[in-house]
Amino acid sequence: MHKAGFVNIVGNPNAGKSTLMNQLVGERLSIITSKAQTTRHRIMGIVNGENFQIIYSDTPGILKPKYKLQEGMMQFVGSALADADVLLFVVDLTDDELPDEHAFNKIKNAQVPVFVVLNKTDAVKEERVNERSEFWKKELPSGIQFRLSALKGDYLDKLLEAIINTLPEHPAYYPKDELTDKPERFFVAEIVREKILELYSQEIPYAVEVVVEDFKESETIIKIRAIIFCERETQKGILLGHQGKAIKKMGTAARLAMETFLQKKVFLDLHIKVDKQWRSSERELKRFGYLQ
Ligand SMILES: Nc1nc2c(ncn2[C@@H]2O[C@H](COP(=O)(O)OP(=O)(O)OP(=O)(O)O)[C@@H](O)[C@H]2O)c(=O)[nH]1
Ligand SMILES: [Mg+2]
Repeated sequence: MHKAGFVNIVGNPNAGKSTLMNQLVGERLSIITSKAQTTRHRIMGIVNGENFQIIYSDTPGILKPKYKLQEGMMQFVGSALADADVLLFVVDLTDDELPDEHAFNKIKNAQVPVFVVLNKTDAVKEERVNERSEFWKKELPSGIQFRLSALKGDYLDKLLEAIINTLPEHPAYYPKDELTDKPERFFVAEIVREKILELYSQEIPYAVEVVVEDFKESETIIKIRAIIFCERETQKGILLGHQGKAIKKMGTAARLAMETFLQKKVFLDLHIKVDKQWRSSERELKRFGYLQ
């Protein structure tokens, strides 16, 4: 007998969805930062066994869209809510925020098993875990709860066991040597965005999109040319920094992370372009892959 299915990870921004997926897949596929709205796409991570295939999907944090980019992000969440065999609903034990009502109703009414992952046990006292556990039992009576720390990788084994037990009988959906649905270029662009999220404050990371225009691999080195799009000239100035120091620092951090990810030497060529209001432009969002 072979089991296979889609295990889709949803929850509020910053709950630890990407941290959990990376732990379950054992690879650093999704970028992780302390800022909310780090993940903007649906990213698949595939775990293969002889008799099973788990297709995890990491998704953007649930929010009420304020501009078109966020509408696109929420469409990725919608697709993950629609095609799941198992839903992993990740909640942050350090936070009391309920998800946006519309999405939360879909989770409550899901026709598939919902695993409520009480995440960040390392950051709170046991009393607090018990109290939140009661709270979520009331909110989601049919949810099956798991307490864990995605960051420390503690208590993941019980969750994994339950996932495999719950998977439907089905042949593999993807070739057994496949790790993800996204190309290397995607992950490289995400690494640049991760460093921008880490090194710049406030609105800059949210106004930025990264596109890899060129990815040329030779025997010894990979040459990558990436464009950073921002919305205004002033943002371009901040990204560059005094005498280009800020972008140089960011570029070095991104290159080092790429070399670890790709296991090869990288030459990284970064350019900044202003693309006015790209976050609200349907045409630009289609071009960047957020809207169909
Ligand atoms: N203490 C603690 N922190 C955690 C845990 N899991 C995740 N974090 C931290 O929470 C922050 C957000 O983690 P992410 O994995 O990026 O969260 P996310 O849900 O993917 O966030 P978005 O993509 O923005 O929706 C990061 O600073 C993580 O290090 C955990 O188990 N314990
Ligand atoms: Mg994320």
